[in-house]
Amino acid sequence: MLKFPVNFLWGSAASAPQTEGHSLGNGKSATTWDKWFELNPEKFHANEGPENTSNVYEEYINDIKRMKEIGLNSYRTSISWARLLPDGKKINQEAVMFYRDYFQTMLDEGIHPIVNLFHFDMPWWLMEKGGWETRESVEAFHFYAKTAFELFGDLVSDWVTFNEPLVHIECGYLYGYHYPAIIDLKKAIQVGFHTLMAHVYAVQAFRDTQNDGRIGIILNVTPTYAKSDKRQDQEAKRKADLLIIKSFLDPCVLGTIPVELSELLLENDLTPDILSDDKKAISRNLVDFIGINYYQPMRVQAPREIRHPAIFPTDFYESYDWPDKRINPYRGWEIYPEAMYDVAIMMKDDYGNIPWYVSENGMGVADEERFMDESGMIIDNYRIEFMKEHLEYLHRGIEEGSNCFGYHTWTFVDCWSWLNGYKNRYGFYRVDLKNNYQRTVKKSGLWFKELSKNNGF
Ligand code: BGP
Repeated sequence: MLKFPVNFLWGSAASAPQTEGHSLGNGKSATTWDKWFELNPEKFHANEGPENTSNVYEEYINDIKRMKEIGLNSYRTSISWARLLPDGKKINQEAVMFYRDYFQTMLDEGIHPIVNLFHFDMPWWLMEKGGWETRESVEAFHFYAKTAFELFGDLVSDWVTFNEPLVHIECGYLYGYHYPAIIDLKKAIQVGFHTLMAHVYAVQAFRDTQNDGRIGIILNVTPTYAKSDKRQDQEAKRKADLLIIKSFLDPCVLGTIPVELSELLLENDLTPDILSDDKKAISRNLVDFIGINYYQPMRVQAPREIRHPAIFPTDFYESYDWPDKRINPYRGWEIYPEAMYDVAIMMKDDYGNIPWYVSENGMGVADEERFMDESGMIIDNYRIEFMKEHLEYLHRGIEEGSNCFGYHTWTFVDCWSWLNGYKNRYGFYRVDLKNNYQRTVKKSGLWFKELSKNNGF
């Protein structure tokens, strides 16, 4: 039996925009997702927009009972910035009541809340001014963070500033999956820098307003593996690591932007606008913990063509199709649980063995109803195997001293996912869209209950 550390967090993660519903009511203002759906519904899988999602706004009390039923002892969700502060300044009291009761109910049921401030949901009023492209976003986020700490700090002790900041940078400014869906590497870097500063000043606000509790950031640390030992492939791996791992991990944990990254940006005319106090602020506002979302690794090789100055990340590194890879046939992503161990050791050796947890890991499955038995239960043995394999490698890293304090799956109840709508299902509970979002536990939920009860498997 693989046993995990005492008080290990067994839980799931989700976000406000993907679960709450009521996205244009109850005092909430629009986010980029609401607006984008209004403008271009055809971009969204099956024309499913963010307005309903799984209706947690009304269902949270029952959902928290369901969490308990399958052994979750912790849960991460986010606050919707546009719900709490619809115009960025005035507090929406209905939102305060909702979130206070949501977090209090979790505590009453023995479920430790981890609360995130930003999960890709930029308020529209701020996007109209340029969103993270403008420095104003840093101040606006500081005010939002401070307000949230003051309003909910008595209930929430573990806070997160951002979920996967690289995603809104890359998907919004390079790959077209998030609004404003433009391609502009220079803007992407500036957006990244403002996001980093928004994080840093939010940490400062936390230290100013709250004495106990912890604050962290959740990163999609995608481990990279080079195609070969050749100098060019290794160089590509180094650049990929700088841009997609160290760009946030180093400043957040070590307090510095890697010199090599600053040089790379300078050489390519990509240096962002930095204010004089920014570097000092970075060095002073370190996180207490890190969350790592891990789904699949990245296989990198040297770029086949290099433009200088670079105008796209493929000028630094390219991904390639690793011939030996195992694929999740229901979502297309590579399955490589070994990376869990590599991440655990990296956190131990390169980041001072800072406390960290797996903040998302999971297996997306399209058309999951094909695995339903006569009783209506989804028999998702593939998901149980997926979790077991990842936990085995995680356990090995913990045994070697990595300071990991929990494992959260994505996700608890099947949820809406950006342009993919409800296509890929990840939940421990199936959501029936045709039947008023009714929840039915899957086999993996029952397995997770045993896992959590035994603190291992
Ligand atoms: C992570 C995000 C989540 C969620 C998950 C699954 O990167 O933090 O918000 O969407 O990925 O991704 P998908 O739904 O695209 O399969």
